[in-house]
Amino acid sequence: MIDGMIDSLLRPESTGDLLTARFREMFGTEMRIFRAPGRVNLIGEHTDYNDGFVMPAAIGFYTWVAAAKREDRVLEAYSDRFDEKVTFSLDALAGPPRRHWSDFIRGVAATLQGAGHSISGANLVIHGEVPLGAGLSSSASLEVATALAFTVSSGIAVPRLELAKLCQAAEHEYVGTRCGIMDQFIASFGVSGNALMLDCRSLVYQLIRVPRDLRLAVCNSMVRHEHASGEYNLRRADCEAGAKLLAQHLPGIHALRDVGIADLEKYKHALPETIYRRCRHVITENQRVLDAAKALQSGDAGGFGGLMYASHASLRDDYEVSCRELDLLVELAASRPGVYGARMTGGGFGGCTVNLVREECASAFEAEMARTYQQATGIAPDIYVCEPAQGAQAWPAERS
Ligand code: GAF
Repeated sequence: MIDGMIDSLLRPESTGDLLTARFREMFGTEMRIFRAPGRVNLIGEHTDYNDGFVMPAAIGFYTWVAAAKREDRVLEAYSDRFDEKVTFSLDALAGPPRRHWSDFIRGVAATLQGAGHSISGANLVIHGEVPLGAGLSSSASLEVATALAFTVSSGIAVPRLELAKLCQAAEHEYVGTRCGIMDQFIASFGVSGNALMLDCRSLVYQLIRVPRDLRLAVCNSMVRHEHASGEYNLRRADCEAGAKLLAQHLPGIHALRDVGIADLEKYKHALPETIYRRCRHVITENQRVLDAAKALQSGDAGGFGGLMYASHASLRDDYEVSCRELDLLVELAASRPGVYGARMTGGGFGGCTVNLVREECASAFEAEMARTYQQATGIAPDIYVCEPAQGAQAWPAERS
């Protein structure tokens, strides 16, 4: 007891402690705390929904959810980011997306129930640290943290992989984005110090250590991608149309994952020009992920970086999901000392770039990128120098 008191006097208040206090003040009961991280994708963009390969890493920005079971069938959730509380009945969760943060909560609860998991009513307090609309996967971190909170507080155990898939389904049905599995997967399975290469068809993954002397510097263009889900769904539809047209010549292919670049070139004539370029991005990007994994494993940061630049060019020119500000951030980064590679990360249409930077150059990189980007655009960027972080977990807050 004395030790605990001394400890808490010496230790600055952590997010978990603050959330505990908030929850007690709001609901007057004990609770458990869960958190799931945002992510940065090192390479493999818009490949996940084509059964392809991705290589994200979790980053140390979390969505935190404090939760306690209720005896009735009501969900009450307070978000401190929006300073707003919502209330739902577990028996009336259906309905279209409302373009509101609570779509994620409603969607996760509904999808869990739809899969046959009987969750209990709950009180939640949510604290989000992942920047919104920045392409760092604040959505998946909220979904996964909420799913953990619902299941554990209901006393049911759902395997992580199933949770990740249910969170993805919630986003399709209750948010309206037909996303792939990457974000929910890395939020669930990220391991600190490592990037994760995922085969989005088999869902087999491999952890790849990021050398300690490298940093993942994330530059936020401050252009928010919030209205991008329509464009995102259109890109996905283009890929599906491309796979369908190619299947007329290549029987047995199910997704662009199954198509090689030689076959794409051979049947180029069968595709409208835009669809051809969308397919070319996905097919070359899958190969880049495989090559990047080899480069990282063999300590070839330069080789890895070259693939990042090539990925960015392909997203800019073939997939058309970049924007002027992201292109500028990549150009500015390319001339900085200690930078191996740079590219846009996440869905695009704004958001962030990811830069592979030597640790000793990271502070100068941060300062110079901020200065030159602001000079060129008038916008002050946020820059986060990250190392790969841990995936979703319960936070050990239940000290007396
Ligand atoms: C978003 C989606 F949610 C992911 O599934 C992925 O497609 C990504 O955009 C692009 O690679 O983050």
